[in-house]
Amino acid sequence: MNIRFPENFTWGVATAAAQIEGGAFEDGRGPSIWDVFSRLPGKIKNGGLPEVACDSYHLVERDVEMMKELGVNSYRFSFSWSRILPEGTGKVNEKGITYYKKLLALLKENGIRANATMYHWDLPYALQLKGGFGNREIIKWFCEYASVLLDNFGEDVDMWATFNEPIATYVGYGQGFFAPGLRDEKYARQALHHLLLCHGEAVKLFRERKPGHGKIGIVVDVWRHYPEREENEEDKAMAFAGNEIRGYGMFLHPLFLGGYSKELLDYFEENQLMPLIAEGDFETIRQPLDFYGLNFYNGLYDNADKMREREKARKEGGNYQDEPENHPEALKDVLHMLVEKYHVNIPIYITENGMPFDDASGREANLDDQARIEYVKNVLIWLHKAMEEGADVRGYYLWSLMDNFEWSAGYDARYGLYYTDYEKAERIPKKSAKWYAQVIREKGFEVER
Ligand code: IFM
Repeated sequence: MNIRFPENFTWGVATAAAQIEGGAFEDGRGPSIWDVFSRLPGKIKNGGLPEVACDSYHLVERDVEMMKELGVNSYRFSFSWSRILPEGTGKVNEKGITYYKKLLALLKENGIRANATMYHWDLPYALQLKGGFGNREIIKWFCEYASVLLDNFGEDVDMWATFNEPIATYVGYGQGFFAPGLRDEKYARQALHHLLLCHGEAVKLFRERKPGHGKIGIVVDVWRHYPEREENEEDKAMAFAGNEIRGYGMFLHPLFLGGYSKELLDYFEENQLMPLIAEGDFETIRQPLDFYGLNFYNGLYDNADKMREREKARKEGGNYQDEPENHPEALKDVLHMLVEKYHVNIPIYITENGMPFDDASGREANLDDQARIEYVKNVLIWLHKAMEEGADVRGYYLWSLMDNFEWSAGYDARYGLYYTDYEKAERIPKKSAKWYAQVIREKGFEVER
């Protein structure tokens, strides 16, 4: 079978500031919520800190060289709010601006299009002290930041995403696993409402400014849940909540259909979680977008009995492990759902897709990452099928260019095409890097079936 993608398909790799840059306290950068959270005992696996990470603050030339080796035509990265505005608002840090200007110039010189995310989870800590996303003032703070970005980089960025995976703010404010580490669902729901407003206002600002030739959109990850046992009421309820109450439905409904879904509103009512919503908010949130960024990793099959066993084991300090599952076929389903249920009738980019390897499996096993190749291949096969059925997908970004700081998993989960040797600050191509370069060159691959 011949899997070929269109001539003008975007092939990319993705990273995010807090995960690769390091230079956390250099050249005037302020602390972000992740700098503070990661120092709290027990929050990050093996105590990993993002302070040096891949040292991209100093090794940006090497980053771009790796992109050239791969042959990608686009790079998805994020700006660090606290490198640009160390206090979140107010004084602009010129050294931060210089850093991103350098990155953008290098990309341009090498014919690599820039796909930039304004916010990828790293709120300036100074703003968290004022309530962060829980404070409606965040809309003003975010617009100030967006305005600095558009003024300085508007000519050089081809694609802008306002936010990456807004769900991380729910995890950080409602569940405590991510920064800032709060466990207050009501606060989290209010924070998400404000985040969506930040998105809407930033899109409006972008339309007013009309910077350069860039396009604007948002990146929402979709982990579609299915009941493992189709007729089991508990499994069905779990999958429903995973999709509509605590998953993509929280965002896709207000962004593309307008307002919160009836299911979510009922849940808010029943649990006294209704956020404060001002008149006009839903109109602000539902702005016409130029593209939608889909982060796709897997489909999930929910089983209530297995969940109970997991919970029990967790309470007893045991180690219940589900068999790892891999459902690349869910991608086709998700792409259909986006159009059929949410009327996403704009170009779609797969803005992230990838697979982690354990650091513990050792350097050699990490370099010989055939399993990652198989995983990506399968995802691309399902993507290709979906495109043949009419899905308007314009590009694919692999997560990630190199192993990096994987949030609460620290440096244990390695997602890179390049192996990062953190001690020597070296990046070494894995088997998957060579394979991906060939896929890009040949715009696809052959599959024996
Ligand atoms: O590393 C993250 C990224 O920051 C957001 N999407 C998922 C990736 C892998 O967990």
